[in-house]
This record gives sequence, C-alpha cells and structure tokens, in this order.
Amino acid sequence: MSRTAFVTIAGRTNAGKSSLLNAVVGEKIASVSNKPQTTRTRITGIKNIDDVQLVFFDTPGLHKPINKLSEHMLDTVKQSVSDIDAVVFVMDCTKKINEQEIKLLKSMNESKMPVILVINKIDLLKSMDELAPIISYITSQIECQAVVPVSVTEGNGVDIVIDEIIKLSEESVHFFPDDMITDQSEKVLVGEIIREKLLMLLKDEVPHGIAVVVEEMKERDNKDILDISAVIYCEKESHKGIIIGKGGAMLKKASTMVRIELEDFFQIKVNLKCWVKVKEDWRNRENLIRSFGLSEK
Ligand SMILES: Nc1nc2c(ncn2[C@@H]2O[C@H](COP(=O)(O)OP(=O)(O)OP(=O)(O)O)[C@@H](O)[C@H]2O)c(=O)[nH]1
Ligand SMILES: [Mg+2]
Repeated sequence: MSRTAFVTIAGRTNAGKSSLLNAVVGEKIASVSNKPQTTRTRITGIKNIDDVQLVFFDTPGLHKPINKLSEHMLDTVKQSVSDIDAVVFVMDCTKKINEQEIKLLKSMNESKMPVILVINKIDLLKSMDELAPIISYITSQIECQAVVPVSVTEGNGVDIVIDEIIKLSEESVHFFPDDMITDQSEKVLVGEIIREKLLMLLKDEVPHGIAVVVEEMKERDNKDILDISAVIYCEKESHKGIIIGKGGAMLKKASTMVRIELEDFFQIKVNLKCWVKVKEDWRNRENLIRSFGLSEK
C-alpha cells in the first residue's frame, strides 16, 4: 500500500523555509531572497520517495503585519497548519526565538499537531557547542517530535528531516501524479522568478511593493522560442523610475537574469518583455491583492 504525508513548512520570515522546500523537492519551485517576506502565498511542493508521497506546503513567514497583504499572508499560515500530518517549523539559529514563533508552536502542541523543529543555518554558528543551549531552551517550552539541526545551503540535515516526515506518513493513495512537483502554474512560477530577481537587485521598500503578473506565455509555431510578456506593478511613480533604472539598465539587468534562469528551466530560448506600471498603495487594496493572485479568499 502506498503512503502519504502532508506537511506545512512554517516559521519566521527569512528562516529558510522556501530554501528547505526547494531542497526537499530537488527543484527550485519557490523564490528565495535575503529580504524578509519573500513568500506571499501557500506553495505546494511534492516529493515521491519509493512508494511514499510527501506533500509540502511552504507558507509566508511570521512577521508583524504592516498592511492588508501582510494580513492575508498571516491568514494563509493559520489556514495551512490544520488538516495536515505535521508542521516542519523552521527557525534561524542565529536569532533568538520570538513570541510569535513560540505562540504558533504552543498552538501546535495544544492541537496535538506533531512538530518537527528544524534549526537552520547552523553553518553560521562559530561552534556546534552553541546548539545545545538553543535546543534545551526550546524543548523546555515546546514539545517536539524531532529536533533537527540543518544547514539547507550546505545540504546538511535535510535527509534527516525527510526521514522524520516519512515516519509520520500514513497508508493512503497518492493525491498527485508521480511526476508532479508543484501545483503552481507556469505563469505563476515565472512571475515569482521575476520578483525574486527584483528582490535581489533593489533595496528598501521598492521590492516589497512589487507584484508581477505574467500576461502571456507562448511557444512560437516552430517551437524554438518561448515568448513571455509580464507586467511589474509597483506602488509609486518614483519606484517605477528605480525599477526601470537609468536608460533602462536595471530592468535590463533583471530581465537578463530571469531569461538565463528560464532558459535553463524550460530548455528553450526565451524572449521576455516586461512593462512597469504603478498601482498606488496596492498592498492595502483588496481587489488588487485578489487580482494579483495574493489572496486565498
Ligand atoms: N547561511 C545560511 N543561509 C541560509 C540557509 N538557508 C537559507 N538561507 C538564506 O536565508 C535567506 C532566506 O531564505 P528563504 O528560503 O527565502 O527564507 P524564507 O523562510 O522562505 O523567507 P520568507 O519567504 O520571507 O518567509 C536566503 O538568503 C537564503 O539563502 C542556511 O542553511 N544557511
Ligand atoms: Mg519563503
């Protein structure tokens, strides 16, 4: 009989949740950046190991809500931690665990939801001796099924996390075809790669106020080029100027990075056209949040 486990990856923003999702699935399906609040929606990743299907839900990171978009993101976390087999809670070992993290973990304990605690970024510790006090503090507060020190970027400990999840899998049919790795559409994946590069290249508030909508994606008749057109929405006219850059330099740099990644992913030449448009204060406007696909309601 086949087995299945559904797990939600949760934790503070920037802890490495999407990096972990990509590592367990073995493909880059979620955007990663060194800026907080990179992930905005629930992203499903699927990994099949022998007859076990592991279904992961990557979620937005815990943070103090700053606008309506934030509220939607935190709602997504709340909705994603029930009706699953376990929570993989990712924390950054270089940051002291905060009240918001403890609160979510305690609610998991109250609902008897198994918690696999991933203590990530151990490559940043000066010595492994620093781990013991971190683990003993957390386990004095929270009951965990397993505590796994991990460095996602160095690939350490990820296999142990997978083994712990397999232990929690239950006999069941597989819910997704065995060759499926994500439920995101190709247009959404491409939009997220564009946003990831802009997060990487831009600073301050500018990248946080960006939403990307891929309007068209079509292979030419002779199947040698994939034409993609996308609109980059930002919140202010001044941000539009920064995104385009002097003589279009910034947009060109971002587009080139995106094109290289897409050509590698789709194994076809890509012709990418991006337009930049302003939608004032869109992160507080429900209809726009919804039309950008950032609300589950
Ligand atoms: N040094 C180190 N950096 C890591 C590790 N794992 C992830 N990172 C980095 O941490 C940053 C945040 O990673 P993400 O995977 O985007 O974090 P996230 O938890 O998904 O963040 P949000 O989507 O904003 O909640 C990126 O710069 C990653 O490269 C790790 O094991 N070690
Ligand atoms: Mg993320």
